[in-house]
Amino acid sequence: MYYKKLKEFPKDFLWGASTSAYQVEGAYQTDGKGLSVQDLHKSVNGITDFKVASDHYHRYKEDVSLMAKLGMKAYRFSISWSRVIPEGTGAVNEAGLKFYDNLINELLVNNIEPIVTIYHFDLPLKLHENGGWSNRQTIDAYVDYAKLLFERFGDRVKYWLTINEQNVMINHPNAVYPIDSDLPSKKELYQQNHNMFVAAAKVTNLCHSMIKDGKIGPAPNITAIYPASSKPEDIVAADNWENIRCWLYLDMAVYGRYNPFVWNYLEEKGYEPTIYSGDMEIIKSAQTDFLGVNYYATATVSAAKNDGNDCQPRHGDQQVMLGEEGVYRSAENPNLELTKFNWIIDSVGMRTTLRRVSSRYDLPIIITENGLGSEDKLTIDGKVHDDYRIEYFEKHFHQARLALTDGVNLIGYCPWSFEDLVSTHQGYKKRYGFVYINRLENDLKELERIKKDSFYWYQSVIHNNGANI
Ligand code: BGP
Repeated sequence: MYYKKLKEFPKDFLWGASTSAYQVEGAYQTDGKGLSVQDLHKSVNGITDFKVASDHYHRYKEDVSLMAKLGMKAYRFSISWSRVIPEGTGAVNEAGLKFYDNLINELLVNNIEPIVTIYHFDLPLKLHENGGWSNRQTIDAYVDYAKLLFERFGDRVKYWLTINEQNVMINHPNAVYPIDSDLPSKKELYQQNHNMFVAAAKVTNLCHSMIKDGKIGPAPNITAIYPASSKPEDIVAADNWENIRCWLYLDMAVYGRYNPFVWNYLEEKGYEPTIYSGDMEIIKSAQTDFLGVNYYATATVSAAKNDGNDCQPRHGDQQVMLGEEGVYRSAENPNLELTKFNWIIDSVGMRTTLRRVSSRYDLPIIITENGLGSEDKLTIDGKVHDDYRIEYFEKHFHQARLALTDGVNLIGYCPWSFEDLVSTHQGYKKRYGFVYINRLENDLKELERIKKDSFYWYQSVIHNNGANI
């Protein structure tokens, strides 16, 4: 659709940026923090672990002052569960709570709205050892943990995200799991998934009962799935994967029920979880206020061949397998470019994704992640010329504005990431930040903060409230 005039970004639009605790904080055993599953990462093949990361734990004041300079209206970060409850359940670590208390206060002094992810890939190790999300006690542990956060921070934090990318944890467990042995079976993963749905619903209700004006939503990784051709069989395959990958999660958060197509698929495959008495009532009772959407790339699929080869590695990346026997097969999209790390770049796909989410659920949306990972280089005069990132965001912001003009209730945009941090499985050389952190994969250097060219560019976008986008 062509428009005579594009809508303005709303005055209180939440221009922000994102990070997650284990990728940015470091201080993995400082001041009483317990270990999380991410702390099991070893430095292999020259790729760093998460022990020091960007040392945000010790440098948060400097980081928040940079956020203020950037003009950020919101900062989406996660709380490390094992920093505040070292074993995941039981004893509380006051020093850990103090860190977040200080961080939140520092943000508020600078007029930056905190958007807090309660759990972002870093399950406390003790809980993991006791069965992780397969164990129903983890639901109670998560509820107690959230209750603690709401008690301590609910007076100041109004935006909460329950679970980061639950759908990635289920569909690509090896992309986020540090332990590459003994991955759970699909059947077990869908039981974990169900338990997480119950946990998120309980915490959503708790947020509403404990926090005045509290708003809470999920943060799955959502994308439109394209059919490889106009062949009707390819359309069905795209629909299969879009339902399994995306709508299962948002249908649960918004409608409080299993997507009927996906439930049928789960039964057909023998993956259906056990639903305990009262679970669906709890899920149904939880009212999601807004949707966090992590968007990076669309995917294109064709009809499954059911020949034993429907599941293949993504662009040679063994960490992420795509396709499922008899359900869909991953396909190339000749219209789209790839990043140096082989991720698809598709800004228009973000508009399509936002429209689909909006027309299905009609709720406010915050883009909680979107960004470009690249091997940025520091020049000898101490600059980082990341013009490719500027170009990436110019296009994506423009598509966000088009989506807004289409009628999407987009209330915020938090690119990934505020500053460079450790990638989920590709180390420190894959940088996403507006702020360069002067360290290398295995040389911590000074960890000095350096504003990239994209920092200045984003600063002017925020200053003009996206008027020139
Ligand atoms: C999302 C995660 C983030 C982040 C991002 C970039 O899936 O929520 O934690 O890591 O992807 O991914 P990567 O670090 O693999 O490049």
